[in-house]
Amino acid sequence: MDNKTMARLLAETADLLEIDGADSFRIRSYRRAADAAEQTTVDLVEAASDAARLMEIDGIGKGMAAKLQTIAQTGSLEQRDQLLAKYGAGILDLLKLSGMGPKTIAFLWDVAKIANIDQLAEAIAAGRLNGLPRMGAKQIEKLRRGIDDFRRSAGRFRIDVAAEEAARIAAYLLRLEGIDKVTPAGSLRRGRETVGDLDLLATGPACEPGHTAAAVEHVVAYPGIHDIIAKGENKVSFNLEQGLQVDVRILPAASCGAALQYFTGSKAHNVALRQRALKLGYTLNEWALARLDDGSTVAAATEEEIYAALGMDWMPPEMRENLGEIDLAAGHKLPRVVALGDIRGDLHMHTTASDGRNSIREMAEAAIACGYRYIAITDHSKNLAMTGGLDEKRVLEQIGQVRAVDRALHESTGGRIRVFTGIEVDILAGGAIDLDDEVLAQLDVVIASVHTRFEQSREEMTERVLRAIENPYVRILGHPTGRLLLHREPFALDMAAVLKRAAELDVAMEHNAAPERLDLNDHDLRLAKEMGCRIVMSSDSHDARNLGKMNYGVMQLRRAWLAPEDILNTRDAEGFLAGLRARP
Ligand code: DGT
Ligand code: CA
Ligand code: CA
Ligand code: ZN
Repeated sequence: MDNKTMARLLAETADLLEIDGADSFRIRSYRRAADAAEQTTVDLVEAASDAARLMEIDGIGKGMAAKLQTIAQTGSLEQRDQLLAKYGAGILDLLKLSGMGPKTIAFLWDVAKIANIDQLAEAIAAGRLNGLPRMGAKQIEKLRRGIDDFRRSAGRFRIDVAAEEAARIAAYLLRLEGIDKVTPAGSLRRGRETVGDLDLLATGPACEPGHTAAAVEHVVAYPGIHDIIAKGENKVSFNLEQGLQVDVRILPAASCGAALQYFTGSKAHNVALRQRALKLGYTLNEWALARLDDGSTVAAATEEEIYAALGMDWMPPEMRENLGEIDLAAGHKLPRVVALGDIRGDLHMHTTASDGRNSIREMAEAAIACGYRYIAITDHSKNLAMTGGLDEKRVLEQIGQVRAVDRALHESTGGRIRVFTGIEVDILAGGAIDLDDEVLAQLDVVIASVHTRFEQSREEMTERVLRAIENPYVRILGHPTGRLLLHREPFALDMAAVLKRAAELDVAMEHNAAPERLDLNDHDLRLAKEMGCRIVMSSDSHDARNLGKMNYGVMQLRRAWLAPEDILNTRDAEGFLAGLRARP
């Protein structure tokens, strides 16, 4: 049990209470506690031994402190369990549909006893929602699309969620003496934006053939297991509570490299590699690269040896999708792809001026801790009123504040960091920018993003974005497809047309590295490079703690084979500014 899980249980309870029509005061207290649990740096399980300590946390009163203690002790909450028993666990899936909130769900339950996605889909197909209040044709169509999206992404998990689970399991496995190393393989190691299941490889003395019993027993005793799917001498598969499947393989050190290569995949890469091996007179499987004639092992202990024996250079896992990397590696012509350490600045972040959690100064200090040499403060603009977006007057005030922090830090840190002024402006439905040009002209970094009216047609949206980048002050197009992984599909857009025009205008394309976005995706990043676009990677942090989290974004850049010189913010501060679109 960790803080995040506790926060989720509280938030789900709030949603369920709202569906159930509980009084709003009670619902609010659960929501506040969920937010508090999400944000606090206090380890809640540890603090749960003392209610007074829990109550010191902002947003947690006496009642909620007791609830947290119950969760810490029992792993669940009676209110939640009762409501789930009443409505069924599938009711929580309904909340994941876009456009669906507790009020709509309560309504659907009241009028049609709909309590899960299948029942909703069935009711729509049978026309049973037609003519109901609040259920116009548009709303029904939206729900239908939401169901499609849900079903398409069901069973996959965001890469950061998978990586956190992998780290937790690895830490647990390493507690057994005899397990020395746990390495993630599969799509997680390749940096795919979503992960179907986790593949973990364990090695050490307790993993050698004939001696794996203790290791197997240790794996099956992992406290996060919901149910065990399979248990053998060198493999255990299980499901975690939220449905993520985990395959743990227990491997002898001698075939570690072969196993890592095999289970990293991708399948397409492996198939092509095996064909190459056959042509050279070898067989390749998860145990070894071996000679076809006498079966003797050629290479097995490391990936490097295996690739070398096949006449190839080792390549980063992100490149292994059979998209031409095998020939490049055989010709010793692999590109040097960008790494996290190449990134020198972060150009998209929010502060308390709009919907961020930290001040300008706190963001800058966190950036120094990450080793960055420059950042830009880019709060939302006035069209996003619910985020507290800045109007022209507040932008001008903030410019002064940013410059003051820049000067102060310049002196106190000996020029360690530069803080650029900036804004993330809204692209309005017709393509206009929501702030005046005179104000934009005074900012270093102007990111323009679509945050509303995602349902426009492909023609409308393409026109809208093209018009926005014609504004001479727009320097970066933010999260260009608007997608939220497993939650909201990208909006319809003629990407090739946008990239072509952006390249002509010197507008940089953002790779938004927030793990729920990863936007542009790997495919479009590759296209962006081919079309000659400049690219900037940013964290889009709303919290100083997220500034360092660009590793999943870096993996997408590497999946697109991008080199450091393809990314503007691998340059120093002057080089970065010079690489942005020139001011009119
Ligand atoms: P996922 O789990 O859907 O996100 O994607 P992966 O790539 O992790 O796929 P998974 O978990 O089914 O298999 C892990 C790796 O094991 C895969 O990338 C390559 C290898 N592998 C699995 N099945 C086969 C197979 O039938 N042939 C070959 N050559 N490799 C396989
Ligand atoms: Ca997998
Ligand atoms: Ca697997
Ligand atoms: Zn945005």
